[in-house]
Amino acid sequence: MVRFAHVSDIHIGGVTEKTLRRREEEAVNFFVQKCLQESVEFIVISGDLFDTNLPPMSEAIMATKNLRVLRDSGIRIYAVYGSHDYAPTHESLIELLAADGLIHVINGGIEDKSGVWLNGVHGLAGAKETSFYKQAENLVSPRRGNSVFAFHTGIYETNMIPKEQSIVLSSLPLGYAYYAGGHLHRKIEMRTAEGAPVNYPGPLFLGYGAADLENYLKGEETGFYIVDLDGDEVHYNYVPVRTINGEFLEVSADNKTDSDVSNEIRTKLSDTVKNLAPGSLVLLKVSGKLASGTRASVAVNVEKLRKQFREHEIKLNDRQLSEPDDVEIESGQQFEDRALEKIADAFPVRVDSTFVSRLIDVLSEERQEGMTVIDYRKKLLDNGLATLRAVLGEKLGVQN
Ligand SMILES: [Mn+2]
Repeated sequence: MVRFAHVSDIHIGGVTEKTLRRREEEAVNFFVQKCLQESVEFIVISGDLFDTNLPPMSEAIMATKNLRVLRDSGIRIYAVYGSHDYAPTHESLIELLAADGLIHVINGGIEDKSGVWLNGVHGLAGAKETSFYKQAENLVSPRRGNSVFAFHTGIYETNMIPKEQSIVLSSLPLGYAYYAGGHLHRKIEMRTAEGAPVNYPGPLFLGYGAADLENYLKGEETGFYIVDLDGDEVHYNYVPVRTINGEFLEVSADNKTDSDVSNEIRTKLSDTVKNLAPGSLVLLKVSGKLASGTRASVAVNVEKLRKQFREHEIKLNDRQLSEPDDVEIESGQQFEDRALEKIADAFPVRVDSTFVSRLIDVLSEERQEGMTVIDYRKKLLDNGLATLRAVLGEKLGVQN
């Protein structure tokens, strides 16, 4: 029998508040301790270990310390890149960790000391299904019953993701005993036609952003799997991880004045914190269109309440709150998403908005001190073409 841990979407560095970073570290520490207790042979990280390719130094240190504890105990760590911790033309911290031997990046089949065969496909932004098929060709497992396939891609049948950004379940290569999924921020358990488990553990901690936090506080599960491979038998246990106590509060501003909204927030908040332990988190979502008054006055009021209830962490999400004179009730994020989709649609081949945003990112890199304009232009061009080529492959008829 071989025991391993399957974890995904840790998004280290995805939170900025000090208190949340402490909770994040607690979640990572808990994972490490559990892996040691359960004597896992190895760990599979199905992408998005970090929230960005180059996370803040403090977060990089926290992650490295924990990875080193695992390595020093003889636990091997395998990973595929996720959509967050990888950049086609920029450095990624994972490369450093791989160079140091803390992480083995799965690039083609690899046999673990335990005899388990591992293979996988990295999560790449843009035209996901195309890059998946390109990478997954000929990845059928040679070791039925003793093998793991790691991937960072949404599966269409989960109904969580549009078809063009996902793969269908049947496109996973056959013959593996366990399919370690990442990318979908929800615990999901499926089976291949051969009956092998296809599991998504969801985030270890929070995922990232207000929507994930909202789901978390509404009770969405977060955690990881401990998996036993025993010949053709596979057993797995989900280990829930919760380091944050809190509540989600929602206040609608529709047809209300800013002072009405502020009063409602105060009442609801006072009622809520009564039942919460100190140090709990309250995510307050205020959305809709005010009949009169300003967003700023609502925010100022929340700031006052923050002082009043300073034993708790109060997070305000007012991105969908608008004022009477606002012509658009669209949030900045919605506007950006819509603009990116429009640009994606204008491409002569099918790409998605994540690809467009990556291309913009690559092309907006600033010129470094000491770099000539000519070198800078060449770098942008090279990076831009590399990004295009990653998605379009042979279809791109541009010569260097
Ligand atoms: Mn993720």
